[in-house]
Amino acid sequence: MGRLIIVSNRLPITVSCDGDGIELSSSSGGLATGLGAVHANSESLWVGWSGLDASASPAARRALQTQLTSRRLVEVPLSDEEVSIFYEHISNGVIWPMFHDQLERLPDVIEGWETYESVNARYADMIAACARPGDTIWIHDYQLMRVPALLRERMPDVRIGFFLHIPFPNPEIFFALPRRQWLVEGLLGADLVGFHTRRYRGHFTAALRRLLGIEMKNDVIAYGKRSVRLGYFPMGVDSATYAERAADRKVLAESARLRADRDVCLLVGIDRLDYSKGLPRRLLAFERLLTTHPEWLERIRLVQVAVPSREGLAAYQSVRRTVEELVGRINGRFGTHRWTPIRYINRSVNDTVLSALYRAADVLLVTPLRDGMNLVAKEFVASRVDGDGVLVLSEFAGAADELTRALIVNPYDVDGMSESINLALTMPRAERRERMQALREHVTKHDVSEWSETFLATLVQ
Ligand code: ADQ
Repeated sequence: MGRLIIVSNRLPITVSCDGDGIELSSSSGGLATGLGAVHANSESLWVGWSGLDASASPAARRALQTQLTSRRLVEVPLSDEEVSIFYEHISNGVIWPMFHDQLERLPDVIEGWETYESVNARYADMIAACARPGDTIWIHDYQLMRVPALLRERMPDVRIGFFLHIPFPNPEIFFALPRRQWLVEGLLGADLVGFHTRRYRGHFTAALRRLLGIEMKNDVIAYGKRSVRLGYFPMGVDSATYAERAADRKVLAESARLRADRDVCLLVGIDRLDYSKGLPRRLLAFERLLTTHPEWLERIRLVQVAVPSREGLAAYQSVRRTVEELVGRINGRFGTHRWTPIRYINRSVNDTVLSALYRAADVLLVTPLRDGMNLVAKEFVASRVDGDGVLVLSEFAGAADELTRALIVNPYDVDGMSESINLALTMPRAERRERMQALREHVTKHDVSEWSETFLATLVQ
């Protein structure tokens, strides 16, 4: 039995560099935590970029190498120019908005596909240099969509799986992408291509039909001399760890502090500050609620945590400004000397605070305009060991296909969202508990290990 080689744009670590010294900490994003357990419990290797600045000193690089090796991590070094073109411009400036249905955010002229290809080829070279016969390769996400085909050229017989963490758009949208066929052919180098939901797989098969005239039969397509399996694997969270943490003494103390004012209901939002997460309309819905239901004045508070993301891109600076203006306006308009409606936190919070927020919330708001899955919704459910709390969830998050007992909302409908928030706040206790019970059964059963095990079992079958 060969080893597993996990491949993602970033390694699951954050590197801080101090002169010639180096410090590594584990990243806490969805992908990193999701695959962390698989990596920890096997002889796997993990290939990706460390995030270390290209200008770091040779001594710092050597120190990094030693630490990476001890964690079975393999670095693909990227120059500043490559990061700027491959990562920021093409991956985050073109593929991300397009795959989240935001066509109007595409630049007028798209340049840099050659760099996307050459960086993907560098990943393929690195994998080929590490892999032994019999190894299984699992490649992740939209930055590396050409890697399966490039690796197939180098290693025709190796077993390759690919998982897309973001949505695959409707072909009506996808077809606007200048390099659409080339990207799809990149994915078809894999033996198994996985999506979060059946719908995204449906979009992909519709694109295949129109581009290449291929039909899927029994989850498989014939592509040249090979066959490629297409599956959907909704990603879960490490529900046991969230449940355990929710009962931790420090978390309970922090949660009690958040609930110190017993007469105030707590709404919580936790997001990366990204235009796909629907923050402006969520804030407008909250403002609308305060206007149409003045009985909530001084009786509710929204704690919105928005972790800074991709700050080099203008679109992200712009959504940040919009959010900050809305928070300022709403707080100025409704706040009193003893009450501030929105508490806005523009940074990442640690695990204790995150769990305390999940635990303390009366209502969690997850209202993306489009989201591959959304792990925050599932982390919240996993944390509610008390069986209480209401999840308000966008119908355009992948999670909505599974979490059907949440209060499902249309994130473009500000009035409707505000009424749903009111419904969540006034929901009878018995209904809250019955809904949460159903959500918890699902999230506990379908956790992240089930996700990785099912994907890998399908890949080797
Ligand atoms: P993301 O867009 O990053 O992931 P999400 O699934 O919500 O979105 O995962 C975010 C992770 O970061 C969660 O684990 C959350 O706890 C953490 N996080 C978010 N804000 C935080 C904050 N302020 N402080 C601390 N931690 C914070 C992409 C896709 C998703 C898909 C995942 C996994 O866009 O649709 O669900 O990958 O496939």
